[in-house]
Amino acid sequence: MTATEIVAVRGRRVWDSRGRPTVEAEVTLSGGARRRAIAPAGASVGSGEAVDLRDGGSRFGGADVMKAVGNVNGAIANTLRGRDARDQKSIDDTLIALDRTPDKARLGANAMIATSMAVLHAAAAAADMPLYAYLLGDRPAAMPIPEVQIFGGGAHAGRRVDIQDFMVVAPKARSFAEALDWTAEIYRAAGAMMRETGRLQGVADEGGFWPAFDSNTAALDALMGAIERAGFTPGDEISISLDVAASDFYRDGAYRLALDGRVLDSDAMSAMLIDWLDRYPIVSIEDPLAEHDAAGLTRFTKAVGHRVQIVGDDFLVTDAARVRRAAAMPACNAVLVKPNQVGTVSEAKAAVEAARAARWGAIVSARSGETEDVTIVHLAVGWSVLQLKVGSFARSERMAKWNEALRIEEALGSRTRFAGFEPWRGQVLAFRK
Ligand code: 2PG
Ligand code: MG
Repeated sequence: MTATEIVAVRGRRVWDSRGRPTVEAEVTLSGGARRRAIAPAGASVGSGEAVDLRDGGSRFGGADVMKAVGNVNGAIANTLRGRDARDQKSIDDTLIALDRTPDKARLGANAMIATSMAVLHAAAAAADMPLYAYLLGDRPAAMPIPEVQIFGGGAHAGRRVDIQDFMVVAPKARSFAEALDWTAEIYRAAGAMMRETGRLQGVADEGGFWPAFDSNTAALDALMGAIERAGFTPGDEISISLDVAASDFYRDGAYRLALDGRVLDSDAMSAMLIDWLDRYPIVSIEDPLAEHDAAGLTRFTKAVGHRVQIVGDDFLVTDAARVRRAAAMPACNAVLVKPNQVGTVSEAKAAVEAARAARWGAIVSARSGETEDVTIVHLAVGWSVLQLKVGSFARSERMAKWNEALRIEEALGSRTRFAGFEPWRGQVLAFRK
């Protein structure tokens, strides 16, 4: 018996950052290594995502996960016992075969991703290596650029603003740590501004301020103000990244911006966003149009894909085949990678590889429902994905991930470099006023 043979897989119900039940899996290997991982959960969920198995009924609003936990303790544990934890791809293929559904509805994507990540952690532990190093092998390390939310909206903040994430990136920082230092100043400045103007309502699901703005561009203006108040020049040290999450306000073929009181068709929505690109130093824009508006996404990509990163989240759902199809359209030029959107670590990695083959950017991302689990940080460094999005600069389910990245950067020392602007190398990103 090798030290990496799976001897036990245990599932349990734990709780996420929204106080909702979620699945934890714990994998024990023959050599004694034991590691666990927790499934996150989304709120703005793409229709093509692998689905979480929830119990329904009245308990916890139908969100309980005891069936998914039962699947980990039953079918999954029985099938994986005796398997070598180092064979991640074959283990993930086994989970997919056991599930037998296109959307992972039988075992539950929550049961599958927790197990898949826990197997990976256990294999790294058996090799006595941190997970990022286990994944990296001999390849050189690079620290990703953090994309940090300052204002939250959309489905994460009672739809107070239509746009979901107003984020900053620090392409000129010299290290991950310095990028966070700068972000901390901006987050503080934004909070002070919100308090002074009496607009602070609280924080959104990912820790960003939840403001009472009068329009979507008022939020952009406030973000510019916060960057300046913190002592930075927007478009120089600090740039803006948006997650429009447009699927959430697209109905009957139209974009309904409740805050602005406007109903826009696809072309008008694109035109509005392109106007924002001209007026604000936006370097990345996620889900600018809805997942079911592929023609609009294609037109938008053809118009501005040479000067801005266009990220597919709901549209691509971490699916390698969708990335390949979108690259041919072309729609988008970067993929958001959320492992639970697809259900296994190996499938998420395939999406990264598809993006790389298309010369696209990639961003490893957390969900709006998170926990203390920091696996995604290791995946970003271990897979050399140069951008990391985990929400805002508050609340411990977010800070746990930023802090883990700081530890990894410190451990790598001079053996790493900071990605900075590299995610966008090859794309012309000159911001023109
Ligand atoms: C997104 C994510 C994270 P959710 O849309 O990118 O911000 O949200 O997890 O709710 O899908
Ligand atoms: Mg998104």
